[in-house]
Amino acid sequence: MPPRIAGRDVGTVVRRLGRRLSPPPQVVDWSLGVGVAVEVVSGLASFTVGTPGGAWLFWLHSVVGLSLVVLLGAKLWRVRRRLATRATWDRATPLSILQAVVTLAALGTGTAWVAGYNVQVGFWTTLNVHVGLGLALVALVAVHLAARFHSPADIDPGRRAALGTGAALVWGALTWRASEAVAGARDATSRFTGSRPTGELYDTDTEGGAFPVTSWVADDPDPVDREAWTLTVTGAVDDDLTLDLAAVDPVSGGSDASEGARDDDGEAATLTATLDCTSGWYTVQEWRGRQVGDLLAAAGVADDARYVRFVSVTGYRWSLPLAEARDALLATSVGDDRLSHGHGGPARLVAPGRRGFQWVKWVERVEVRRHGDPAQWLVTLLSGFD
Ligand SMILES: Nc1nc2c(c(=O)[nH]1)N[C@H]1C(S)=C(S)[C@@H](COP(=O)(O)O)O[C@H]1N2
Ligand SMILES: [Mo]
Repeated sequence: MPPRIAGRDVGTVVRRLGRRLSPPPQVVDWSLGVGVAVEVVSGLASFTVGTPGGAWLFWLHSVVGLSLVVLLGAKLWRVRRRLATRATWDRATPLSILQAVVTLAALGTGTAWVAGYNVQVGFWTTLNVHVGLGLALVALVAVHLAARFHSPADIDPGRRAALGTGAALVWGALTWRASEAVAGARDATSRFTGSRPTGELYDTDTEGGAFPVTSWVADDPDPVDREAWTLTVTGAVDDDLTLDLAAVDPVSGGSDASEGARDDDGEAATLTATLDCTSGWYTVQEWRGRQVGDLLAAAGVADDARYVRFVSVTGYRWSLPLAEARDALLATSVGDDRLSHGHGGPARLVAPGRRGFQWVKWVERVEVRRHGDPAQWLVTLLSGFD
């Protein structure tokens, strides 16, 4: 005889409890939809967060993400019979199953990453895989909605709805803390961005310094000729400047580094800053080069200028607000080494508090501008493709 509780068999008790506690179907479905939307938006937005003030976005992403486990569980429980019987499948069912699998995989990889695990797949960290799955989910949800959309009008915002979604969020918060505790116990330290020290993830014996050489998407230029290279400072300035390497790197930029070429207003600047890549690694390095504010002062900035755009030999580019740009560095060396080709030599942008993809490598032009540059988002994705 199967085990019994209060005279009923366990299966019946669990089913009753499930029915009692689970929020109404429309609430589950809409919470799932809203939850996934929150995840996609907060996940993408988190790519731009590099200062602790934005840490809440990562918390939100973790808690809402883990609360989806409960909602997805409730949903799968509800449709279990329909899924188990092939005769009740319709055209959209296989895609729905795929969607559930991708959602669980996205949740699993995200949680594994937070808990300090990484299964490297070629260049891809588990965090990269998580992002890839999340983006795939966007497409799947769109298809799913087209097939199964039902209006939110029939949602009954009652007590059971509030309790159910509240419980899911509490579960999300608890399991998030638990996965962080696992990371702590395993000594897998991470920044608030979720990024981990390079040494934990990679063989640190990488080119020109103990951190990997990475491209955002497809940039892979030929090495830049250091003798022929010039830096142009242009746009909303009094005088366009064209500088050779010796002028940008007053200490080691000359063809003969021992000369220590130094021009009148050119002081070498050093900056300790954290390069934090959205692939999930970070490294703290001492960068040396020329302060951007120094270059801008030499060119003379127009009164109504508001942004500074840094443009790579590949066309890749990023803009910073003027004040922030002044504090940034055009680095020509890192640690004790001249900046290698892979790391963006002869000169790369070092933008403290910004994420790695914004640290433009192989900079050849600095443009002072009156407007921001929304197209930069697209350009960073497309540059490097011929
Ligand atoms: N021109 C250019 N700059 C770039 C990139 C790129 O693809 N092209 N990748 C960015 C990304 S995603 C990161 S994380 C850093 C990596 O710098 P590193 O290769 O020195 O580690 O450079 C950034 N600068
Ligand atoms: Mo990156």
